[in-house]
Amino acid sequence: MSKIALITGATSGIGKATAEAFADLGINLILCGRRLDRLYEVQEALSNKVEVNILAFDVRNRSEVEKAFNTLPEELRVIDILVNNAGNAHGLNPIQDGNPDDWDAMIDGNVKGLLYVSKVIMPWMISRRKGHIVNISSIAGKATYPNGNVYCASKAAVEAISEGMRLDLNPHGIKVTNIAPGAVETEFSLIRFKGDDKRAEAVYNGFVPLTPQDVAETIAFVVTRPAHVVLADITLFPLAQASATVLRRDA
Ligand code: 8X3
Repeated sequence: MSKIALITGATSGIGKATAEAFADLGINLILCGRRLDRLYEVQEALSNKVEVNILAFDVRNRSEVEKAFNTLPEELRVIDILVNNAGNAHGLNPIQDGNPDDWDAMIDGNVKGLLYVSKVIMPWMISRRKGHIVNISSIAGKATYPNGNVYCASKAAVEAISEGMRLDLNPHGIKVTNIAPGAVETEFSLIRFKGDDKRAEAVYNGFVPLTPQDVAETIAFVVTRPAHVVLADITLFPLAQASATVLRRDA
């Protein structure tokens, strides 16, 4: 029987590329995102390959999350794979100049949103004694870089939550994978710099960044290992990157 994967933040970037990679593997999809028009587009593009359901909600809003999942029929609650991908950076400033609205957005989305979604799905996995949770963290969660402060803190929380899940879900036979990409070219920097496309483009100048497809291929590999194998933690860099702060650009 085909598997079912639920992906948050599926309308763009790593989430959308993962949906495409899973569709190629014949994995049925429940795609979640805030933008209904974009969800319809991805649904239309992939529904010739697999069954694609969509749920529009904002992970930051706990009652929206719960309401959205309540609409899922019983036969779609057998989720084999949860990809907690939704998340963003807002701002890149010294902490003393940070905007508390940006802090709220990052902590509410990257940390609390991941928890709200997982809180609904973990019991479904536990009752079936199987499932795989893939949390999309960041190199920012493993090392703090200047001006990254609260974004890095939110991703450090994802790292801790991945570990916590792996420990607490161990008795229930559920796999947990933490994926920490470095520089991936998506809408990430455009959102971080609030639509300033010159600043966003400059982030990827002078080197070849990872693409969302590079990360999606890794996720596809992770979820297709044999039943007894868990890839617990993966860090992915483009060739030019060596750490959160070391990135070689062509002169
Ligand atoms: C995205 C990677 O290095 O911009 O999480 O924080 S980085």
